[in-house]
Amino acid sequence: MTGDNPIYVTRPFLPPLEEFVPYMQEIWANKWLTNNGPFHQQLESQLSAFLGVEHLSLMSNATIGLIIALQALRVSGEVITTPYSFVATAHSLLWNNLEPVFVDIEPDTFNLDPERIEAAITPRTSAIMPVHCYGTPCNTKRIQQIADVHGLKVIYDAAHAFDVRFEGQSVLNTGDLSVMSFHATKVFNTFEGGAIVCSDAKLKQRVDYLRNFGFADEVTVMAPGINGKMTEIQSAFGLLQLKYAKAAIRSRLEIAETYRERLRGVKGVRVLTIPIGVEHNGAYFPILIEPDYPLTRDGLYNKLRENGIYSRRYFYPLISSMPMYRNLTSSLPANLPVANLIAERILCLPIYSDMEPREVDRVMAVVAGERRA
Ligand code: T4K
Repeated sequence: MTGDNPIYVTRPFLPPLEEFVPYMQEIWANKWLTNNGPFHQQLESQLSAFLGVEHLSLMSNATIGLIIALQALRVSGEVITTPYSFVATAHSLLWNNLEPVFVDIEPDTFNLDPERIEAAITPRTSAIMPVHCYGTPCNTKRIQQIADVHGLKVIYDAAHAFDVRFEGQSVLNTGDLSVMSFHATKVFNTFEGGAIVCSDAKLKQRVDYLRNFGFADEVTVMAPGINGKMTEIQSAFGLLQLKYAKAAIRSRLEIAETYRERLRGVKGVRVLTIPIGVEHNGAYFPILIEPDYPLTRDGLYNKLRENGIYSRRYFYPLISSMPMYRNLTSSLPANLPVANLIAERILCLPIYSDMEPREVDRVMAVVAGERRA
C-alpha cells in the first residue's frame, strides 16, 4: 500500500455546495418534499430537452425503473437478455416472475448479439431486454427488425447511456422503453435515481401511474403500482447537476482519450473501439487483459489494489453463473462463449470527470509500467 490517496473506479461529480443551498431553501419554504413537486416537474422537462427525448418519467432508481417498464408493457413468459450486465438487469425479470433467456454478446461491443436472438425465441417469448453496455449503443436497428417480425417488445437497459447518440439521434429514442440510472456512480447522478424514456405519451401515462401506486386521482387506482418516485431534493440536485453535464462528459472523454493514447502499444491490453457514428459519454473505461499481458486480469486487479487503485471487474462474475440463474438451460457456458471469455478478461479502469492527470499517471504506472517525472 502506498501513502497516496485511494483512486476509485469512479467518483460522483458534485457541483459547488453553495450552489445547492438556494434549492434547499426553496424546498424548505415550499414544504413540498416529494410526489411530483415543482423541482421534479422542472427536471422532467429540462432533462427531456437536454437528452432530445419527448416522454420521460423520473424514477427512484433504475432497478425499479426496469421492474416498472416490464409491468407497463405487460411482458409475460420469457425475455431474451444478456448475461453480461449488472445483476439488476436480470433481477428485474425475476421480480416480475419472468424467465430470463440468456443470449451471447458481440465480441467488439459486449452488447447482446442480434444474430443470436432469433434462435432463442420460443412461443413464450414476449420481449427483448438488451443493455447499452458501458454506453456503447446496441445494434438497435437489427434488434427492432427482429422484434417487429416476431411481435416482441423491446426494453433497453440504458443505465449507462446518458446522453449517448448514434448518427446524431439519442439512443434513448429506440425500442418501446429505455431505462436510465442516475446512481451516484453514473455520468449524471441524483444520488439515487433514474428515468424511463417512453416511446409515446400513453405509455408515459401508464408508467406514471405505476410509479405512484397506480393512482390516477385520489380515488382511482389504475394498476397494481409501486413506489418509484424521485424526491424533490434529488430532483433539485439533478437540475443543478444538469448545468455541468456537458462539461462533465467532455472531461470524461478527454480522460478516455488520454488512456487510449497511452495504452496504444501496451502489449496484452485491448482497448474497446467506439463504433463510428457514436457520440459517447465516457461512462466507463473497460480494457481486456489478453494472454500476452505479463499478469492475469486478477493479477493486475490485485496489483492496482496494492497501489491504492480500486479498478472493478464490471461484469464478472457473469449473471448466468449466479445461483438464481445458473440452472437455466440458456446459462450453459457453451451457449455463452463470448460472454464467458470477456468476463474473465475485463477490467474497468478508474474514470470520472474530475480525475486529475497525476491520478491517470498513477494508474498508467501500474498498468503499463510508465514512469513520469
Ligand atoms: N442496469 C445496469 C446495466 C447497471 O449498471 C445498473 C447499476 C442498473 C441497471 C441498476 O441501476 P440503479 O438501480 O443502481 O439505479 C454500482 C452501482 O451501485 C450501480 O448503480 C451500477 N449499475 C453498478 C455498475 O455499479 P457497485 O456495487 O459496484 O458500487 P460501489 O458502491 O462498490 O461503488 C463503486 C465505487 O464508486 C466505489 O468503490 C467508490 C465510488 N463511489 C460509490 C458511491 C456509492 C463513490 O465515490 N461515492 C459513492 O457515493 O454498484
